[in-house]
Amino acid sequence: MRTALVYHEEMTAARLLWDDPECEIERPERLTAAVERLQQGGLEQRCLQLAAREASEAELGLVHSPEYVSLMRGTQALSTEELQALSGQYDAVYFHPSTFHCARLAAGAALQLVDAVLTGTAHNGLALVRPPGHHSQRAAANGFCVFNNVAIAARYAQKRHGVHRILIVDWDVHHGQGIQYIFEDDPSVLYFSWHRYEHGRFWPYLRESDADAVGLGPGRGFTVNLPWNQVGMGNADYMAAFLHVLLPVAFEFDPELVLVSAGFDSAIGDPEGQMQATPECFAHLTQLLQVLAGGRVCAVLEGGYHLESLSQSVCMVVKALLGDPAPPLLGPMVPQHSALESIQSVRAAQAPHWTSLWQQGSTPTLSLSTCSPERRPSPVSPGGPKCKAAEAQTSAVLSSLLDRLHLCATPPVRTAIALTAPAAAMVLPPDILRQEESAPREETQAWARLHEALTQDTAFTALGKVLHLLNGILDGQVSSGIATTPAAASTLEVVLRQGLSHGAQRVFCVALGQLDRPPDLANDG
Ligand code: Q9C
Ligand code: ZN
Repeated sequence: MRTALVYHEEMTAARLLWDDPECEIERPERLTAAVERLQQGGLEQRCLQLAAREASEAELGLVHSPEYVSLMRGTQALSTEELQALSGQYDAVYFHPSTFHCARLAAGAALQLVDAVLTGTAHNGLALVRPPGHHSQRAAANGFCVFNNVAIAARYAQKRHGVHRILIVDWDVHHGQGIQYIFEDDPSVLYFSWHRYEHGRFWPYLRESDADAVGLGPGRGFTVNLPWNQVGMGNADYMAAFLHVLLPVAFEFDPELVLVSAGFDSAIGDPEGQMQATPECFAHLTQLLQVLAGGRVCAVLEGGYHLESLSQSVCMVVKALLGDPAPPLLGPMVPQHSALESIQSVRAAQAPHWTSLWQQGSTPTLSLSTCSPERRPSPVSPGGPKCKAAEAQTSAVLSSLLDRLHLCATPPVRTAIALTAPAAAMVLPPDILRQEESAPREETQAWARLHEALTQDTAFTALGKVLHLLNGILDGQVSSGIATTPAAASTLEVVLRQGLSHGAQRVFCVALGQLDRPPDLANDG
């Protein structure tokens, strides 16, 4: 079982032949830079390398109209002037004589990846393609996209491999409205997209990109839109979106295949996205998706226009697909206020459709309806009276959201260390809290009665420190802790019992070093 990497150098042939500032960012170097970086990192060689094939016209017909496919076929023979004129018929598109060939390779690469993963040749994989696909529609090119590579791959997986439920995760910074339109009434394909939205003032300026667009008819609840209303979203915001929106819904949906519209214009440095997430974040996002569909994750490149950020992010995804551990995310990991607003608005819109989004003690009737374009008169005067009222409601809702999501306004990620003997030479990282206190003597004595080993002097002292640490975690003062103790198994058992008595449902314990015996929780079942 391996990671497939699908690519063909001929997809670098298409390029802009005239002046167009909007389109010039979609250039051949996007692919060459990414591939070179994979080679330099020794990652390409670790993959099962597959040469992309062209999608057949029948395969393109799974999504596109015959007339549109014919029109695209015809572009191969057009002059530059004619190509430019046809490009002008669409929004943010350019054609080149090689576009049809490249676009068929791009769709074909996605199909090959799906074949490799669904036949068991590969465990997961990435297709490096251009042109991208997620803006393309049944009979329209749009936003640099000609054929909808991921949508075609989804229909192909269903028709050719009998897959029932497919999750499409679109982490490109633009809304893949093409994918949304193609599957909006189809409950067999769950489409999740986050996107720069800015209350409707960012391209493609669509009302249907907002959180309240949830799908149509039988497809209601199978379109999940998470609009970002500010630029600058970072690692904490993306992780919160996955943890509090995508993953609950995705687990409930239980897909058999995950397709990723893997655009990297959502990464730091990209001129389109203006976001802050670092390349490492994409390793974590990929890792989180691998818990779904038995790890059958097929990522297909969409956007990404900052060559350095794009190449690094592509490497991070491939490393995660290969099973390498994800590098730690740096920084305080606190989601922004605006990100929490967006997360809450999509949770509210989707709650009627997903029990995993229901929250204890609240009914899913909240709608933040963050000021929509219609209700906002103009970009210069955003705060009408209705918006002020909405904002007041929003902050009340947000503080309760913060409580319920256990997200604190102050950074909660903090580790404490408790040492039984002073270790003067030990150098701790600056953000680690050196705990000097112990739990009250009576509390420690009460727990120590469980085991004779804990009544001994050094073990008793250690237990007091461990209990104090645990109280700090239960109070939310620190998120984790480390302690030295001579009676490891007995202490661990106390920690487990204390955790369970505080309502912990699942307790994970990591013991470093040796346990004299496993902790005895037999009486608790
Ligand atoms: N500054 C993809 O990323 N131009 N397409 C937007 C706003 C079109 C993006 C202009 C962007 C198309 C696949
Ligand atoms: Zn994009």
